[in-house]
Amino acid sequence: MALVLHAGNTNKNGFKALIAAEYSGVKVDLVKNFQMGVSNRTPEFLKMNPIGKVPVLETPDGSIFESNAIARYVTHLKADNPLYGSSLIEYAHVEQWIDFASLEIDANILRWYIPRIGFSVYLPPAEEAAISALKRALDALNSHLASNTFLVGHNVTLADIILTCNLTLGFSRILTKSFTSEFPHVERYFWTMVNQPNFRKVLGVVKQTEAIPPVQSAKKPSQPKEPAKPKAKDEAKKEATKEVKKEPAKPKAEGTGEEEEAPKPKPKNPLDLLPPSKMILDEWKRLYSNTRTNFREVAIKGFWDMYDPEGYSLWFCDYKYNTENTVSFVTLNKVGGFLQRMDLARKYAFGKMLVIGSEPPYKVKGLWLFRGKEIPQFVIDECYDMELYDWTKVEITDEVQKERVSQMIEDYEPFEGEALLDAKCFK
Ligand SMILES: N[C@@H](CCC(=O)N[C@@H](CS)C(=O)NCC(=O)O)C(=O)O
Repeated sequence: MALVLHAGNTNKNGFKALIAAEYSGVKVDLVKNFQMGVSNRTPEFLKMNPIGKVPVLETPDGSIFESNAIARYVTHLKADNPLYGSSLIEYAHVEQWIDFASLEIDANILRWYIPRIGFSVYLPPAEEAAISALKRALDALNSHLASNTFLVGHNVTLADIILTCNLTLGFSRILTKSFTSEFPHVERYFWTMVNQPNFRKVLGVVKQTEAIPPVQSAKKPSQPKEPAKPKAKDEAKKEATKEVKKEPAKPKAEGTGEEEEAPKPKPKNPLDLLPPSKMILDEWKRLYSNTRTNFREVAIKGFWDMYDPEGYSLWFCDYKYNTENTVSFVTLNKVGGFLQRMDLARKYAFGKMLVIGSEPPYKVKGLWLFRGKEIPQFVIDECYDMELYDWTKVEITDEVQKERVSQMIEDYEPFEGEALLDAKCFK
């Protein structure tokens, strides 16, 4: 018998095992047509989990409930799974952060969120206490992530999976940008994690909520039950409170309601409506990629011959927090994450990102070519990293700036008197 996960297909607690399974090469099937309040009330289900909650994993050797236990089981199915780190101390740290993610992060998000949407009594002092405990936890997490890309070691572990699933509920339901911006390293970590391919396969596209949900009137205490009637609608709504709305990667469902909307036709990107340009971005990218020798004479000269200031613009970017770039691989991962998140702009952009210096703190500076005369609004809206940089439009009539562009494209060294630790290209 294969492993069968009983949960709705938007349950963040179910996602933990599904993501762990992707990393571990384990096959887990999500049960079909799960109906909250119905499927988890049957005698067969209650035999698997007497409290009647999801997720539950059915295995050939018996069932397991509690989402962290399920995710641990799936992880252990792969011998020496790197999701548990590579030493006893790393294993202990993975467990430490799993507890932290559950008890300090998830519990406080739920203490804030659940009363607001009317599923428990709303008491302002209790809300205040939940927010302050959550801030304390996020502050600690933020400090840890200032010099660590992942929670433990140099790779994704089960702790990252569990924490990210918990944060996904928070970010998509109650943690607005103005709240999370106090914790920039947590933000960077979160968007890096949810964009890892194995997370994306399960979570789809995650969007940060724009508003804290208004306080709903508290749910009435439950009346004595009429045993024969399944409470499908009520219970389904209840599960939705603990679930993350999953947006399929393609096409994007933009609705914020609980119900999935019929996919709308994708609106055209405004950049596609600009007057045609003589510069063909793909031609430039090909020239860049194919030039092996005489880069200055061939690629750089070709770039300036092609460049169309009417249809495109060039931008310098400067990382605002260079003093924090004290660890080389963390700095490189930050830049790598940025380029991954720019994927949405591939049709409209080309970029070079330089990590500068032979010792810490490293400077991160970049050059971007965007379709249109401004930085595209959808890039500013969708790519969280944009605000971590100062952006300056290149004045191409200024020969000094023009030369700086050429040097950035060709990875010229020394760049502004310093060695390059790395140069990454977005094309
Ligand atoms: N600690 C549990 C939480 C389980 C839980 O609260 N499940 C919710 C959905 S996320 C549920 O089944 N609610 C239905 C109910 O309370 O009857 C876990 O991590 O698995």
